[in-house]
Amino acid sequence: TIPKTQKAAIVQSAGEALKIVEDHPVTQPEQLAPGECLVKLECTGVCHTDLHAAKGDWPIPAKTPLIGGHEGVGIVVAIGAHTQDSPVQLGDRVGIKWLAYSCLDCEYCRKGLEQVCPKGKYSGFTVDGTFSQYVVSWVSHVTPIPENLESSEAASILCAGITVYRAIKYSNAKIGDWICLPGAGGGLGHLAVQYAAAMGLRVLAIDTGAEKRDLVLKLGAEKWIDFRETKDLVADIKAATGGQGPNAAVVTAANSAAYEQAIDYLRPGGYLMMVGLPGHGKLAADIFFTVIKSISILGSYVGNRQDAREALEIASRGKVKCYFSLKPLSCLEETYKGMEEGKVVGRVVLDMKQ
Ligand code: 8ID
Ligand code: ZN
Repeated sequence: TIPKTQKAAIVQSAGEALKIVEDHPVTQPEQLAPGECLVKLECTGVCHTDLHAAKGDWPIPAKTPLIGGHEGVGIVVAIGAHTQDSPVQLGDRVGIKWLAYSCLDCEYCRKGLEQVCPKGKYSGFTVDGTFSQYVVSWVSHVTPIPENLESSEAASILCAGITVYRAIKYSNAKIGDWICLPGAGGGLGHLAVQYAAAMGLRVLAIDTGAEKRDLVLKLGAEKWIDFRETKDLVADIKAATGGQGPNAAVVTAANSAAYEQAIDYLRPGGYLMMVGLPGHGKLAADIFFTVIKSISILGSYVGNRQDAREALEIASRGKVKCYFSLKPLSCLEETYKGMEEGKVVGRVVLDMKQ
């Protein structure tokens, strides 16, 4: 039976404190439109994007009041009446990712760039997300979870994993190449270290603090630079990569400082993948050296349904493992605070059954 009310974490307006309520209404099965489904959540990851959304950091504002969250795993407990050819069935375990819906019929969707569909809906941003016990999503976009992956292990693959998997895939880095990962100790970064290592890339991890250093070295990074301790980041990066600089950089840091020197340290022909999303950041790339070094600068935005399947498949084979601590929903506020201060190592995953 589906209850009438549920626990949820709600932000009334951008920048306001989170409120955990016990009596948020649950959308009932008869209220679902065709194509929609109701998912009973088991757990959800907390992404730095949720914090940006709650604070109103970005040029595009989130809906308000907002229930954030877009790394959810749960069970399909209802499917809207008159839904045709649903790829998921009642009882299936599925993932809710950032892209909750796209039309699948516009030029972008047809080309696999579902993320930029003009009709796109985003979990925890333009529609309510996974920081509640039940969430409405779309049968066409929920992602089946491989059987041998625990829900808590799968959760953060649904945003952090998909995003870095795709960014690395398009970074043009080939087996044996150096890849530089500023933000390596965070949620996206620590998964990037592992996807990169699984591809045979040589990983130079950049972040700060002994705990993050130990984690990324354990996960397969070959070299480490602490961005707070280095006196000359560009020189240190070049020295760590045999004098030449890395072939690619995937920046997952949540501030623009991490982008600043990428053009200087990349080797000629290198790729800069822009992933981290500081509010209102500008990239100050030197035009002369970008041209002379033939640098490619690319933005990479989450991933499509196929990226989701592939990123999960790699995790289910044990090549990539999310490092997380499991906490109740009541710890969301303190998780945001920890993220803000750069103290979250890997991910925090919320147990939604508590
Ligand atoms: O589709 C996308 N492009 C996408 C998807 C998901 C998330 C983009 N994001 C964005 C988020 O909105 C956020 O801006 O990626 C950024 C990172 O998300 P996250 O991994 O969830 O954040 P985190 O766990 O806080 O990790 C960030 C790490 O960056 C380090 C921090 O120490 C932390 O470990 N860092 C910072 I802040 N400045 C740094 C610097 N200058 C740095 N590391 C190296 N150099
Ligand atoms: Zn995210």
